[in-house]
Amino acid sequence: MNYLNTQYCGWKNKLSKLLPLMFKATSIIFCLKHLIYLKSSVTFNNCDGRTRTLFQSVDKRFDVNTDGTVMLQRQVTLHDGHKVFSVHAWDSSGKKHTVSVKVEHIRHHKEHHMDTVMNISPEVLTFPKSSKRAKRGWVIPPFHVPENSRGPFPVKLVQIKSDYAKETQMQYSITGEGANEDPKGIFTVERLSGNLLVTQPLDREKKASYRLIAHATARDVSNIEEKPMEIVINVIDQNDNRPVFTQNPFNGHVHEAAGKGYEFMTVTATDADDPETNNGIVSYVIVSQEPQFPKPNMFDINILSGTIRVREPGMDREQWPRYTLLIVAADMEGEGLATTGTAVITINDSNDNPPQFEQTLHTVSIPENELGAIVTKLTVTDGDEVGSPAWSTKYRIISGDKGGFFSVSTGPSQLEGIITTVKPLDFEKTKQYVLSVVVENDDPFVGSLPTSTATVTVHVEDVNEPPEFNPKEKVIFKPEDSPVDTVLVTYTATDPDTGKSQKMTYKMWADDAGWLSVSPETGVIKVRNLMDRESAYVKDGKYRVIILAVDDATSPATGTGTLVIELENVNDNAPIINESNITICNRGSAPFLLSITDKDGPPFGAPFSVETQGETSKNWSTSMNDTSTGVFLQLKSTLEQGDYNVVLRVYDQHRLYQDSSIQATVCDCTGDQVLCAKNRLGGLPLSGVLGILGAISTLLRM
Ligand SMILES: *[C@@H]1O[C@H](CO)[C@@H](O)[C@H](O)[C@H]1NC(C)=O
Ligand SMILES: CC(=O)N[C@H]1CO[C@H](CO)[C@@H](O)[C@@H]1O
Repeated sequence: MNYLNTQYCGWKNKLSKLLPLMFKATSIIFCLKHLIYLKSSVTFNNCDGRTRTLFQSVDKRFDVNTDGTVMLQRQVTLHDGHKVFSVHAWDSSGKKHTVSVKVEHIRHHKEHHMDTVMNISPEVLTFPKSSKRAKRGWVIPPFHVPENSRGPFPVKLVQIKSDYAKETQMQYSITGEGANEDPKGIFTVERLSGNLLVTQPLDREKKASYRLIAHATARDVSNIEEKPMEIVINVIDQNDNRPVFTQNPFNGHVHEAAGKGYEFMTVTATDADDPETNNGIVSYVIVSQEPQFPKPNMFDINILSGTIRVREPGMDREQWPRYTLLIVAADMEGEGLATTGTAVITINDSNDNPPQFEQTLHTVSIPENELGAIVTKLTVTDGDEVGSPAWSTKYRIISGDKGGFFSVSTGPSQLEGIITTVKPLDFEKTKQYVLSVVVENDDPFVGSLPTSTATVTVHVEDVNEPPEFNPKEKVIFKPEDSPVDTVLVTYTATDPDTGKSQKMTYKMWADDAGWLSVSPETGVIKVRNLMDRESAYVKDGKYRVIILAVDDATSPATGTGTLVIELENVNDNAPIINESNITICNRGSAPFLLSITDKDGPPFGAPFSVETQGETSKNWSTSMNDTSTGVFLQLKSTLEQGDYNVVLRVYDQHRLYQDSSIQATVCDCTGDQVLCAKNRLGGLPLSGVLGILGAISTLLRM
């Protein structure tokens, strides 16, 4: 309902002229056949806030309240399509004013609807008298003219009149949009009578309001003219525009698990009519749903906003992935002009299908001892959208795996759980496992769904396990000179196949020096040949052999053990002098330093000591150098040139000794410049022959 409320200032002064204009025009509206149920309002305000004015309707079927509301007292039949009646008002000074009210039908061409417009308008519009106050300009309340009027045209709206007309003939004109400006010629004024006419039907959707300026001048007298007066003409809306959907179809998405009341999309239709009236207010309604499952009314639409929401839970993407709704948008609270549109609703997947094991009972056998062995593969099915986290799976062993021997992982198909061993199983300890495995999706379930469980019975198969030496490597300490047949150690293995009684046989495997033997039955290890710490087979004083233990199963299993013998050193090597030939001058030469070797390590080597043997001491003297690891040899007196045999006995610190012979060639020279002249006599001197004989005798003694 239109309700206009215009402030008007200064009415007390110019009441006689302006009071009629204070009845604000208003329309509306609602009519069935020829009966009007009319409620409209007329307001009458003044600047000091007083609104009480006395009104009286001439037609008693209408009543006007003190606030200016026009009420219909009973049904009125408009025989001629319209009805005019007068309303009187009295102002505070007791003066009476009259306005005429016209009630009329407007019938649309296309519609069955009949609008009834009550148009309250003055019949005469008088130019305000000039005064000082008037310079501010009078505000004339707007006229209201319905759009789409059928005429016949031109239709008179009002008569414009100047008070000067009592004295002289005035002539009238109008300017502004709709008069002399575009759109031109919609309004005209009869030049002499001042009747303001509308020449054609108006269209609110093209132009909702016109602002005209009225002019009045004396026709014959030059200096009489009114100040221009503004007249505003508002076009009253008729419902002549159909709502239009802003798109078609509308596409929406909603999760299948969405609950009642969940809003997920909005459809919108626009209407070109006045949005302040029902003509331009659109209502929405769903008229059909395809498919009609699981219920025919799965969705609601907000009648005013067009927002669509879930009305019934129970959507199931797996069965009904899409809905199509036909939606009607209509103005006049759903009773007016209508248009049809479509909303397509795609149902998104929710995790409402739990994965299910295809087979819930499995029995498998796997051999013991295998790490990473595949125990079994559990396949599942899932009804949710392939590839989504509501579909892909993960697994858990929830019981039966005390000790953590198994793990379960998701296979490449995403729909299988693969159980593997992460620790070797041991038949002798546990012969059977019963595992419970559950499957879940990567996304949590929507609501509470049952979880599928598979039971996997794992039988552990016995395998013939090799005997195990304990420890795997055994270290013993023995003297290197342990006699042949000495028992060094008993090194045995045990068989993990405790369930069976198996006979074990020991074998020597890698005994590179051939020093040892092992008893096949008992594992007792003895010396077969004398060991030697100084042998090339000994590294860092350690000799390693590998022993085998073989069981007597049909396909025998072999275990290996390593025996490490740390050989204790014994003093089995005497020190010897390395040099066997030396040459020195027979006069003034420095002592000759001889080096010594003792194959025994400490404590069976240095410091050494030395003694000259037999005749040697007559002509040669010896002494140890500072570290007692070298021997200084020196002539006692000048010898003839010739070869001499020098025999020295060297002792280690445990007094183990050996004699060493050195052939010393003595030259007839001085100091360190060793220079041997040619034999003057040719042939060996006697001492040389004796020296050689001495050397031979030394060799024979060894
Ligand atoms: C003693 O003689 C030996 C053998 O020639 C040598 O290795 C060592 O360095 C000598 N000691 C000293 C202190 O010269
Ligand atoms: C054993 C030996 O060589 N003796 C000799 C020591 O020196 C004298 C004097 O030159 C010789 O006559 C010896 O034969």
